Amino acid sequence: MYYLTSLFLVISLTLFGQANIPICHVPTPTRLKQIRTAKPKATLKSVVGMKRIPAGVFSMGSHDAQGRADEYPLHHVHVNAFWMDETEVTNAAFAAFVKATGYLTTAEKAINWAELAKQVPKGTPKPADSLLAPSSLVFVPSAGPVDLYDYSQWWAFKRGADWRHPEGPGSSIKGRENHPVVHVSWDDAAAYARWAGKRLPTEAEWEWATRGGLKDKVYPWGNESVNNAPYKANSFQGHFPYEDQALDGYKSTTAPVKSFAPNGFGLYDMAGNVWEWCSDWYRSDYYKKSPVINPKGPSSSYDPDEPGVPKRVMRGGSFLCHDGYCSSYRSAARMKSSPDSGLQHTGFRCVKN
Ligand SMILES: [Ca+2]
Repeated sequence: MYYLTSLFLVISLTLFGQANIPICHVPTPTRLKQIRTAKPKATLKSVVGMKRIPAGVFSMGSHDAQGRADEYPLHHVHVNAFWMDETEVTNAAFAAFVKATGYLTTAEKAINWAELAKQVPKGTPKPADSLLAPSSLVFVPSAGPVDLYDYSQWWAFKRGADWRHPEGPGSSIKGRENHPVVHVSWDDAAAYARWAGKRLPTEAEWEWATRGGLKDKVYPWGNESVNNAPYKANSFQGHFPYEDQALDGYKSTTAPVKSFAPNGFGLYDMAGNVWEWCSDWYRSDYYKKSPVINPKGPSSSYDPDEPGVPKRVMRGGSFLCHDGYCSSYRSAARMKSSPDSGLQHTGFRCVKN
C-alpha cells in the first residue's frame, strides 16, 4: 500500500495516519513528482570555495546505541580523494545559477495531477486547482506540546513558498544572500551541480567528509554535547516544536554559512543549519551489502516507512534538529526524502573529483 508522499496530501485528502512511523524518521514530509523543464548547462570549472578531502578508510555507520536501525551495521569504507564545497550552496550562488539558466525550481511549479495520481490510491478525486498551485513546506511552531508522531503539527504546505520566499509570500531572501538556499528538491540540487561542473556527494563521501579526520566520534567536532556552549551548529534548543530558545543565536531559521567553527577538513555547517542532499538512492538496509570501495548507493530505493515512494539520501540535520527529538546532526545519522521534495530546511553542497 502506498503512503502519501506529502503533507499536502495528508492535509487535503486526509487518507493516511502516521502512527506507526518511528519519531526519528518523521520530520521530512515529501513532495510529489513535478514536470522537469529546465535545461542547465555546465559553465563553471573552478574549485574556489572548495576543500580537498583526502582519501581514507573509515567506519561508516553508528558507533553507539544512539543510532537508528538504518545506521547499522558499522562497516569499513574506502573513499577516494575529492573536492567539496566548504559551505552549503548560498542564496547568492543559487541566484547566479537561476540568472544564467532561467531554471525554475520544483516548488515554483504547479503539482502535476497526472503524476500525483500514480502515487495515490485509485479513484482518489483530483484536488482543486488551488491546492495544486506552486507550494512548499514551511515550519510553523505549534502553540504547545503536540504528538511528535504527527508532523502536520508543525509543517504547513504553503502556497508561494520557494527559495526566494523561505517563509512563504511576504518573506524574501533580501539580506540573506549568504544563507544556504532552501526549498530545493534533489532535482534542483542536481541541476545546479551539473551547471557548476560539479556533482552531489555520495553518502559515503559525505560521512567521511563530515567526520573531518576524527575517528569514530558522534559529531563532526567530537563527542561533546551539541547543547554545550560555545555552540557548534545551528540546531533547535528548548522544546520542539513549540519553543526554540535559540541559544545558538538563530531561532528556527537558517544561519549565514560559516557562522560556526569548521570541522577538521575545513568544512562549515556539516551539522545543522540545513539538510544536504546526497546522490544516493536511499535503502534502509543498504549497509548490510554496501561495497567497500567508493560505494555509490543502491540501484533502487526502499524506505519501509513509505514503500511506494523512491527516495534520495539527505544528511547533516537542520536548524530544526533537537537533541531530544531527532539529533540528526550526528555524523552517522541518515535521512531520506523523495527527489521532488524541497522544504524550508533542505539545501545542499557539491563535490567534484
Ligand atoms: Ca538555532
